[in-house]
Amino acid sequence: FIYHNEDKAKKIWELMQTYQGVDQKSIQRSIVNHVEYTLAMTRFNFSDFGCYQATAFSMRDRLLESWNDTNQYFTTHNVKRVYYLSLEFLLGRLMQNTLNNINMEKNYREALLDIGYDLERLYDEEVDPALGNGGLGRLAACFLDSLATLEVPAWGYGIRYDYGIFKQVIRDGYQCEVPDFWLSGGNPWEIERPEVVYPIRFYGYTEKYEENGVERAQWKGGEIVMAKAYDTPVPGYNTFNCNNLRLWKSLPAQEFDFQSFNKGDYLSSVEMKQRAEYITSVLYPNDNSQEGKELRLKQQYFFCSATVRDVIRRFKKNNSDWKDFPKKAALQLNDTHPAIAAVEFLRILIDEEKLDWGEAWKILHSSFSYTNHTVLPEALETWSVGLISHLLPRHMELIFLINHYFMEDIAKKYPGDYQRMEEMSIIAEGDDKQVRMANLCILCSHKVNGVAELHTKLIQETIFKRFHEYFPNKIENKTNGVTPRRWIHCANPKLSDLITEALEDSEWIGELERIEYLENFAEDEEFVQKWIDIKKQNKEKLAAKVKEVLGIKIPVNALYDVQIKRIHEYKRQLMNILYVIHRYLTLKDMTPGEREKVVPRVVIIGGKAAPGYHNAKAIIKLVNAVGDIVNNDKDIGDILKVIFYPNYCVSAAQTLIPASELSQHISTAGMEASGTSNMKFVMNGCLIIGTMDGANVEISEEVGEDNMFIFGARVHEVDDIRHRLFAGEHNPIGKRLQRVFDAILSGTFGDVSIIHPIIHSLMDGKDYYLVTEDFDSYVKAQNKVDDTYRDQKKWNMMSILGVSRSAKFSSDRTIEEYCDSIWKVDRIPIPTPSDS
Ligand code: 7GP
Repeated sequence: FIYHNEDKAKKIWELMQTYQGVDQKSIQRSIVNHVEYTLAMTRFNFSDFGCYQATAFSMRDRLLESWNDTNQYFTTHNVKRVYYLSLEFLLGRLMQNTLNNINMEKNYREALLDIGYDLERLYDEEVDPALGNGGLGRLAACFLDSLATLEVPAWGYGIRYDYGIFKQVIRDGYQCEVPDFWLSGGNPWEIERPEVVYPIRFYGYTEKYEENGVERAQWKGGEIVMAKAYDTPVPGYNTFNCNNLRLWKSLPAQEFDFQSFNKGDYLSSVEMKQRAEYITSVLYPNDNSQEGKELRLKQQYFFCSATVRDVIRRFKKNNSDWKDFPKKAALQLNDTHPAIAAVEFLRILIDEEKLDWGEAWKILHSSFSYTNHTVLPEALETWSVGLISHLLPRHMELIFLINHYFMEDIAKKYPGDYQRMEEMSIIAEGDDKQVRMANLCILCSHKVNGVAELHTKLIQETIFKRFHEYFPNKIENKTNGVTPRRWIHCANPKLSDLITEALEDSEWIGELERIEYLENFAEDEEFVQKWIDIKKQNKEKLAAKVKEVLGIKIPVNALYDVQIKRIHEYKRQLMNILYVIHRYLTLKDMTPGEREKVVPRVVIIGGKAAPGYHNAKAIIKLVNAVGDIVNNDKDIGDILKVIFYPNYCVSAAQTLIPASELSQHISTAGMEASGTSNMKFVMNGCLIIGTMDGANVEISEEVGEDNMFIFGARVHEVDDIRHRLFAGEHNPIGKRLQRVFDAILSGTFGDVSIIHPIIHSLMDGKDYYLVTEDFDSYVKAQNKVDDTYRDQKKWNMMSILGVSRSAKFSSDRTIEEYCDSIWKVDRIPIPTPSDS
């Protein structure tokens, strides 16, 4: 222990001799203490919410013990750490996950029951912290869980937004956005760190000066905003290690604005301070598309600067030679959003630490790496040179310098190839010059990765082709994964118990490879019956939830067919609902006797649309409108139900996924980088209907194509088809689909005029996402789904095989790969209290 005064240290240690007890009395005492002393509630009568808070505080106390010990250990051993920089962490609720990771769920459940509280009800009291949009943010959260579980010294860094992703409310079938002030009830999981603050500069100018014959620069003037740290402990599964997620909040700088004050302009000085707080107030609600607002760039720089300073401060505590930096820190950029961190790092090394360019560049390059999450052009970030020069003048100079040296290298290797230089340049020339953040990231990183094999191949061959030629060893694949702790063990506890019973121990939760053994039970009648019962119970739970939220009764004996993800044209929720309409019209044609033979279905679609994404909002309206008609049609009854599940979020996913039997991952081939919910569904015994896109390809390799319903154009066909469609050479729309369009346009589903322009353009062949092209093979695949579902024995076997072959998709596997080939970090288990 590094205390300055040993006597003092000893005294303090004696005062806090023991760690929190795990017996019932200790747990109860710690909860009730928090009721009284932290919450100042009366211990004679406290609400479920009060009890939730006190329980969370009591758990946090425990986490802090291991959190402190872990950090102390890592500091004294001067270990290499991973820093995961992300503008989004979509954590989901923490209580259940934490109790399971620290193996205390049973203890807490019993302790609470004894004083009259039901743990499951407390779980529902927690707000779902939703500081992310979708896949990218949720991946970051799964990675944190795996990093801690694998005992890798790692910190997440992000922004503590006051408002997470908006709450989606459906009014008259349309999406409305309601702000999510998730902190209103307090946040018992975090620790405010008033002592960890950094000043962050914006605007201003650079001043050049000479020092020992070297020209140097300094960034001066402008405005200062403070960044304050908030820490959330991240426990691993079945380990004493506890990592950290550090989120930054913006605050006004302490110094009073004397200029305004002297002018007697007190109010405008207060206003300026409020502007500072505004920086971290809201998460931008765009998924897979960029919103080029100045405030967003401010958020990015604000969080990057604070993070880089914090990382450097930690490095300097134990190290004096800058050359050692890459041996002590690996910084991972979660897409290009934190790209400016690389430039900030360079700026500090050169302007403040006075390193020369070559040294600084080498250190930067060996410690940074970058993950790409999409090939969609609308999501590839660019910022105008004008804006960056205004907000971050010194950074703009450095970006020009980086580009200058790089262009010199390219010119040397490919003399006269101006086309290539133009493509590879960080700066896109034109009237409004732009900085291409991806090019910047690739240059600054020693490794760049895609998130599934197909996606990686695509970035190597398309958007980053020139870079792949120039740096043939830089771009590699790291197929995504998800944590089995949250997505099997917590979301589906009954399934988890059954797996544990079959495998005769619970180690599979921390080592998913072991789940392979389940294959032996695929035809074991007793086991299969239990499997069926669990799915049924999960469906009942979901049906009750749908009744509670929407007032709609859905049958439990129907096939539960689910598509939940952000609403996006490339994800083709439109194709899904067009098929549902087709199914409805076909049912209407039938006699009641014929209808009875059809496999009953409950189709559930859920997801948020970016507030400015008009077409996505139109799709939501159509789904709701179809539901209104179908669900109230007496001819149809329970044979088809169509549900738009509102406000899809992590906690909703935890109810929906375990209850699903079929899930849809039907993006246009080549457009979904990976997808991660596909992995969660497979782990929960759900079958997939999908295209050969993203991680579906690898899922089909693992579970076997026969155990999925694959359809649609393959990636190598897409360009040609698109070309044909847009050249007006499209095939006439098939009869079935034309009938669906006619029904929509003629008002069968009420006023859905908002979708009409999209339908018309599909009819005109303006079908960028190949909905009309893939429709027939989609219908075929859906028919196969029905046929297979009729054979329940087969269906359940496919379901069990899927789970038993899902091990590859654990984020533990993904993280191990990052550790080995990108970060070069070791696993460092810290001694548990009983060891010392
Ligand atoms: C998503 C991809 O769309 C999804 O396919 C992938 O599974 C996920 O990242 C995790 O890698 N991308 C985003 O969420 C996103 O906003 C733009 O990408 C930067």
